[in-house]
Amino acid sequence: MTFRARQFSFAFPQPTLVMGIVNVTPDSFSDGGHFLDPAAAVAHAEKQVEQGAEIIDVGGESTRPGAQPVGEEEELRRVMPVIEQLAGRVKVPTSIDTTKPGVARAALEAGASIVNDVAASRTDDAMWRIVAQAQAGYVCMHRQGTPQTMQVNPVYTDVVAEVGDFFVERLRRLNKSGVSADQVALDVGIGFGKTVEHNLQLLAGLRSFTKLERPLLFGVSRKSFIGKLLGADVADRLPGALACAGWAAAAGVQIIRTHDVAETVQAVRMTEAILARRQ
Ligand code: 7PJ
Repeated sequence: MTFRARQFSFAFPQPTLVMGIVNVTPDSFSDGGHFLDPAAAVAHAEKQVEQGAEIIDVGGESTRPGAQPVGEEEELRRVMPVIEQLAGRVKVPTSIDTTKPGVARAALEAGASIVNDVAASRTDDAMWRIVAQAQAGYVCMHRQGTPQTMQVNPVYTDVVAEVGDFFVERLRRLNKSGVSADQVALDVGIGFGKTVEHNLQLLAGLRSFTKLERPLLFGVSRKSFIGKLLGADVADRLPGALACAGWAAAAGVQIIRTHDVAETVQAVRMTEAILARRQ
């Protein structure tokens, strides 16, 4: 199984990749405001690469529940200096975490290789045409609702089956818009229109998505369901997230998105060392 993202190509299975998060936002729930200065964001990304990050995910719009949308101009102003500088300074692919086709296009032109789309449930294909034209990688994430409404009352009959159906249907649509399956990674979208129970069921059911034969990407870093389950504040959720990362790696997830790169690399390397000896 191959994941292609412009000049990059990953052949899976391989050791789990860690994707480092760089939020260039004033209001992200855990690192909002830390990396608004492009130089600070780039330095943070470089440190993550040293710690073992193999993809850097740059985002300029917070998608936490209840977050207010950001205009395209403002989002571009935040992310473009970071994307531009990273292109010359890190060897790993850069991913743009955006729901806006215009931001995706500008980021790809400036050297990004992957579009991380938390609004992959979109109805028009402008985003996919841009991904197709650039031959970029695409993260297709499941979400029920929008950040403004998604946590109000998420409802599923069978969350694992419904997310699986969504992936199958999206792979078809993406293909129609010129994005081939080998450009796509799938993400169940932990916390995006899901209760604690839904998130846990998705974690428990991760292995079922491997039958789609696409790399699975997965992000739980510091998310509120860990806090709700365990009563941990946002700064104290790393142990819970590492347990999920190890579990996910054992279940066949290939890419883990995290704020805490060094710790996550250690967790997944440990898990893999055990898996390699499983009888
Ligand atoms: C995710 C994301 C995720 C992907 C965010 C946060 C909220 N992209 N962007 N998957 N989460 N693909 O970092 O907690 O889970 S923003």
